[in-house]
Amino acid sequence: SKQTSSMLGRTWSYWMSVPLWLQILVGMVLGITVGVVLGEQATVLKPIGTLFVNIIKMLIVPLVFCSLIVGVTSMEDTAKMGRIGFKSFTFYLCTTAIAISIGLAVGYVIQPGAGLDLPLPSGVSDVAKEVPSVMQTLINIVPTNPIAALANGQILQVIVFAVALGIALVLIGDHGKPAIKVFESLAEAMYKLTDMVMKLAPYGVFGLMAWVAGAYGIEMLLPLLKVIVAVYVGCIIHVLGFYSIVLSMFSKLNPLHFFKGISNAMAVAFTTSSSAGTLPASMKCASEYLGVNKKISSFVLPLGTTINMDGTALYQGVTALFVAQAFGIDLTWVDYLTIILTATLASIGTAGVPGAGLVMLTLVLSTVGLPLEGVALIAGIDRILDMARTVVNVSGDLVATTVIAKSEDELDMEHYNADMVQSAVL
Ligand code: DAS
Repeated sequence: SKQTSSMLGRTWSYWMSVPLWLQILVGMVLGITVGVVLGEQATVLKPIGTLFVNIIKMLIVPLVFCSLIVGVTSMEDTAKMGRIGFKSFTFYLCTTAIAISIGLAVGYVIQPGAGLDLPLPSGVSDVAKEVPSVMQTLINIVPTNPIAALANGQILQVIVFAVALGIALVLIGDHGKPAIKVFESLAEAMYKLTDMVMKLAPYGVFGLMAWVAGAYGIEMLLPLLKVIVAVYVGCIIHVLGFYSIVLSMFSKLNPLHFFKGISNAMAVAFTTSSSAGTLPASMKCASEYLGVNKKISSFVLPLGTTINMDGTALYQGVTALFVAQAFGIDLTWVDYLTIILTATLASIGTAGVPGAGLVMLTLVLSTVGLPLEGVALIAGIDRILDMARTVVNVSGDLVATTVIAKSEDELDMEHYNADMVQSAVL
């Protein structure tokens, strides 16, 4: 038995050395297998999944609150950068809103969750919600009592208050520093806690997948495959379609040169799934291959890495629709607007590290009252989606940098048109 325990020990330490995304994938595959083999009986495993979903819920409010305040206060430099800061910020927010809209449109056309018909978890109702008027919706996003908003998990209200508080903290200068420090430290702790919770994801995903596969059999794989297709199609439309239009219309630039110039950064983004990790490669692409003046790129790119997440937003549009369809919940057009607004604002607080978008998805889902079990469904395939959305995140930062450089007359046109990357790569 000593041998058995040492073997178990070795298996465990081997398991712990497997990267998290692969562990989650294994959890998903095992869950589906168990579910298909045991059928209805696999439902007993569901509580493991529910526990995981509850732990994620625990994170949302403090995570969003602290990381948004830190996100906003870190833009102090943006204000200092004046015109360029303003341009970047507006550009980033607009392109992000368009990205989610594309995600929603693709999700609407492909209908990845249609026909799955998952039963609604308790606490979520599908009685047609009364559609509040636009006016009411707009009025409601301001919390009359921020503490109540935090306590009741009114995410949109929490976001509004966090942004306002962040701006005020920046405006009071030195007086704001101690509070900012506190929020920075809390945000850091929340990131750590998120890390710890994500380590549990393989087991939570296992439990939920066993339940879903137990109830629906192997057919539930098709919807997940459709999610992957939808996200990739959306990403391709956004990058090749939308960005090309932006480059040629706003800046009269040939998009082909652009995409050639950023191909290295795209490759790094795809393989690392981290826009923060790709920053050095993007910097190099911008100045060496595109001819962007470093003065511009050294400000616009790091800012984009922290606040601009077009791919993540697009993915949240697709997956939110998937979850709604999977659980048979009808969304009103106010819900659509809310998703666009939340995902745009949430992108400011999303870190450029692998898997961050999945955590933020919980926020988007909870604002419109969609079941968080959906997060666990997506978690199994999240890495595949993460690779695509990170490429879009990074490309978006580089488009902004190029367009802004052009408008500031800081783009070396000869350099841009010379296709430097060719000689650099070959
Ligand atoms: N992977 C992320 C990035 O670095 C964000 C995300 O998870 O969506 O861009």
